[in-house]
Amino acid sequence: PFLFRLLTHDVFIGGKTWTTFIDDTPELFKLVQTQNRAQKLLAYLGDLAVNGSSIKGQSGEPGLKDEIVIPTFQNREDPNGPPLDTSLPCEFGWRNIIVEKGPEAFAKAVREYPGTLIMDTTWRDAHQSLLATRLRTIDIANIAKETSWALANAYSLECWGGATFDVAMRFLYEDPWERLRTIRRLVPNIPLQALVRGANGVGYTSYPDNAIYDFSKKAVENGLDIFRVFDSLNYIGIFLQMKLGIDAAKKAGGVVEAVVCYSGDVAGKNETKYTLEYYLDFVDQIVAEGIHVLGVKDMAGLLKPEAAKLLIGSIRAKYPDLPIHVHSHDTAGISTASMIAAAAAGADVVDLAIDSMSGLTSQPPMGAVTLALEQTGLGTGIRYADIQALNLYWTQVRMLYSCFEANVRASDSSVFAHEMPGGQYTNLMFQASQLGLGTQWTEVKKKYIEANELCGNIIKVTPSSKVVGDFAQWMTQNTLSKAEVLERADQLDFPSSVVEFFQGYLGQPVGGFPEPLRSKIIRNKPRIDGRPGAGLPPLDFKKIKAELRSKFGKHVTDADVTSYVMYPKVFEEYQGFLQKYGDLSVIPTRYFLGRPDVGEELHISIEKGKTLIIRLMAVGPVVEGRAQRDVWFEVNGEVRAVSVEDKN
Ligand code: 3PY
Ligand code: ZN
Repeated sequence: PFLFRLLTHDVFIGGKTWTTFIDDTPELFKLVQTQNRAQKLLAYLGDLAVNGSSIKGQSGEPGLKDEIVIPTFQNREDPNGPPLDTSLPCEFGWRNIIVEKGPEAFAKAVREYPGTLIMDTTWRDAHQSLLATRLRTIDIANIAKETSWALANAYSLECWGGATFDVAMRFLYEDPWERLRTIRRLVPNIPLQALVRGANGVGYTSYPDNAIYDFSKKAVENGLDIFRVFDSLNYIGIFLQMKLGIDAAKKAGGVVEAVVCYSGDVAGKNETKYTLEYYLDFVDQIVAEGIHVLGVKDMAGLLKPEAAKLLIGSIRAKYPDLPIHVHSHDTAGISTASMIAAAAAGADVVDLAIDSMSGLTSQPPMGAVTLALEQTGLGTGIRYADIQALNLYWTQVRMLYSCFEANVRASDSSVFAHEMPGGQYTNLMFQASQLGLGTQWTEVKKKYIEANELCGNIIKVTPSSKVVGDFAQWMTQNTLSKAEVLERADQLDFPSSVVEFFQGYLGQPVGGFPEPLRSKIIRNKPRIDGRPGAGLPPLDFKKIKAELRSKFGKHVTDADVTSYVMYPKVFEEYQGFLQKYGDLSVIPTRYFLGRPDVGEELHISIEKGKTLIIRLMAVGPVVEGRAQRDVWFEVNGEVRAVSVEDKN
């Protein structure tokens, strides 16, 4: 039909030149684009119909097949009046201070706030810790404007960084930058926050300095306000590993929330390494870098209430004007109490997640903690009714993504011994359960403790936690005890991440590397005793962009260059997926993950004002001699077929 329309178009018949024709009749080319897009979409849906979802980590079908109901919110003046109008985003919030007066004024205002502020982690850490980071942009966007009203008094929404950056491209085939821009557009009033791994950016390795500066600049340009910067070994040292991330965030114009990662038990009688003295000394070093906010990041959920009182109280006494932001996980079930204790001891901000996305390896629940804080006179300014409304939405989303649940069912105080970060806990537990042995998980946890001891009892958070995790899994698979590893270290074939850690590629751990184990593991490989990224030559972004454009096309942007720099292989695979299936980020999640039924009608809006009504008509038999099937669809009344490889 396109060719017919083209040939019979009066401009074409009139004999105008081809190029003018293109310029003057964009609607025809839009039509081709839409048809191409629809065909690619069918290729994806056809594959789903034949093979089921190929999204890694998915087990079974989404737990919700219905369209998600968007809740209404209580009228501000009259609780019984018509619901709040959320058709436009709220314009007032803490971000106004950042925009109008800058990060210093923001920090000062946060410190002066009489209650406790909250950061909502639902859009980042909560789903990273519960649902393998698989939350898609569309499910954030669909509740974003409502959130701008409900959480207007929040210090921030954590929505970017950590594992979301690579998982977006690697498993969800989405552009992480587009996610940030979308959220920014829909939430103009609440500061947006990202977790950044210092010199490791949002990756697992070291990058040249200019890559970190470039990443931070792009993040602010695309809508980010607050950088939570940490180093996975708390390494600031003489070579200033953490300074790089801090400096990059500052130069980009962001709010710098520099972090002390919490390990051990600061109030424990037997703690000899991660003591109060250690933390206060480390805080002194970070504060000397000129930060806006201090973050205390308890990535595993080890901070008990008394420890929170001691640590936060001591930092508060030493730095009366410094805003303190506390983060924890509820793996053992203690973090609700700890956040309340932290607030009482002088923390300005605590991290919470919407109830249905909270607890266990995630953050403590927003409903309970905000209500409890209100009774202590440290209210958060977040309404109970609004939390209930948001929770109605997230209860459905949690069901929708049930196919990514790690199935952590209960609290686990063994975390005080192994100290696994929340996100890693679910990940390793899932992997262990896949091996099918009932005791496998207990064994991995035991080996994790031993692997940590072998590394010298290090701070464990991405990427250093990955080293300990790889080490533990390798010890489990090879049935090696700690004593055997020590004894045979010069002959064993260690995982590459472990060797690289001992070489010094992540920086220097607190207290240094254990010897003679280090020498036995790295043998004659290079040994880095300073900041690992320091010697890396700067990248030429223009050159990289030109190369990527010649490979993938003109659509490659400067932000894409940054994605490539962080994750070259993942970015290339993502581009390959886009070429094959187009941009699928607009498809509702139940269609993106769920196998369509014959006869089922899918309504998919592929762009503004353009909805495709697609019905799966039939899945054909295997084509003789080839592992192919034809899949038949009806698209807006027209029959179309796609040929799909049968991978079974
Ligand atoms: C990450 O780096 O992704 C983390 O969540 C660390 O806690
Ligand atoms: Zn966390």
